[in-house]
Amino acid sequence: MLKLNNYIDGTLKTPHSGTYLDNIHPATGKVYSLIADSTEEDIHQAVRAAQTAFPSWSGLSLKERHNYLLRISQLIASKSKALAKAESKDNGKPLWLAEQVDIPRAVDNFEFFATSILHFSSESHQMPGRAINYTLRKPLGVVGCISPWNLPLYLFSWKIAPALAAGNTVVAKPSEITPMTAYLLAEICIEAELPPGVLNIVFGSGLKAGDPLVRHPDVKAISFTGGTATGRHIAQVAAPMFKKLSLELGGKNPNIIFEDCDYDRMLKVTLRSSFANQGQICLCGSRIFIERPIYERFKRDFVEQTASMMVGDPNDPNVHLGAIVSEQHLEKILSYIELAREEGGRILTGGKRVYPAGELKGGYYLRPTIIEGLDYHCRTNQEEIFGPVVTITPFDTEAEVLAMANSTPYGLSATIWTNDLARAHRLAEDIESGIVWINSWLLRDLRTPFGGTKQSGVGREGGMEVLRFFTEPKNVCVAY
Ligand code: TXE
Repeated sequence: MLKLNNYIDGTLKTPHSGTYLDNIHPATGKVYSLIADSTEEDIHQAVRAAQTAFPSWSGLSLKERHNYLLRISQLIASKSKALAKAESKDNGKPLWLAEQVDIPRAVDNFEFFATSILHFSSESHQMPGRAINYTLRKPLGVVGCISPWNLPLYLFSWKIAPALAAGNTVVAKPSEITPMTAYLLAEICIEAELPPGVLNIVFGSGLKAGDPLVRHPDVKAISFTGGTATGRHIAQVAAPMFKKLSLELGGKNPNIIFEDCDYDRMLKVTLRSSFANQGQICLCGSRIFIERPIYERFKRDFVEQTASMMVGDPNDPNVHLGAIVSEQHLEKILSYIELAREEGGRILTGGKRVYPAGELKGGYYLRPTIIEGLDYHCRTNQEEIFGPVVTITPFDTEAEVLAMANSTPYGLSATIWTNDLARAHRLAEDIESGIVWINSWLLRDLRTPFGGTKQSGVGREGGMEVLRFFTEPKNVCVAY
């Protein structure tokens, strides 16, 4: 069985522990590869390699770093079919989704940051007649990148590419649940002849491999995407060490639908924003608020179209939802559906596990689920479920829906459907979230600041924001 070994100092290395974790194929529930069960020793080795590589990597010209990253982007593009297959197999997502979204986005991430570093600039502040201040922006040194399982290569590369572009060397840990495309990226880096130690990829669990990375005194910054509870733990460890921290955490995003919206477009996009990637995107709109005059119409159409969605074999081009990422996560989602029932919710469609025939019968499939009749304060409407489960709730006034939208501890993204321009702008300003989509969802321009407020995170990724995160500003004041 294939063993995924660590990529440290330019080569693939077995873990110090000599042990491996099972990597499960969610579509069948069977083990199909083994992952290095890395520990503190492997992290130490990776950090040392990254430290050694730092002076020469940070000393390269911008154009030279640009060339390496562009080469990686091109290699990902040239292997996109195999990478999409691997991503779908590892995560359970439909193959067409990995082909259309995950892998093209990984190509774009490397290309975007390869290019944006050429355009990155710092400020100068003049004191007329007296002095000029200018800001130097230097790379931090060795940085740690920790990523989750929902968009594996997409989010892994979203961190690694800017960190490297800015001149840092990296120790990265992908999720132990979906390590495969990170392993394939290691092979690509070897093929691209990325200098040894510039990027190191260490596999393993959060506790045994992630935690020592966060605690390592020579790691200057941590960029993390994952659950809010993990983010809180990482902040508790890293903040007293004065590390720079970027935390992209969970969401419980409102999708607000007004009567005056473009109904057909809204319905089509709402199906996606509810159930894309089996609802396992931190930006999914899991709380849907509908203006009362169109509530019944929306409910009928939305339930009908959701009930006709196909769930099953991720390789089937007609399938809408593939498998949930793991058995443990499926159990968590099912427990929330049970909770919704206990809280008085009515399951309008879904709510059940699906058992396809043949080889797939042991896979983790769940019907997309719509729940109504819940108070917006209840746990189902307050806690992140992170699966194909949404609630629908009618509202009467703008003030009422704003209060409901802002009622959770999260603040990642929001979607508003209306053709009233003034209302759209007004709500966009008052909604407590880092990202607001008006009449769209997941329309992404990589130059924009990306991140959440409240318990959805700290800091922003994307564009120049992330290049600022991965560099240290230094003011130089020259008197004349
Ligand atoms: O995340 P974890 P999981 C949410 C979602 C989901 C929940 C748990 O609600 O149900 O998080 O998912 C590493 N020190 N999101 O279990 O545990 C871990 O190995 C250092 C939202 O995947 O937070 C993995 O690489 N690292 C999210 C990464 O952290 C640690 C996307 C994420 O794992 C660690 C995914 C530790 N102590 C889940 N413990 C989003 N916002 O996109 C774990 N890790």
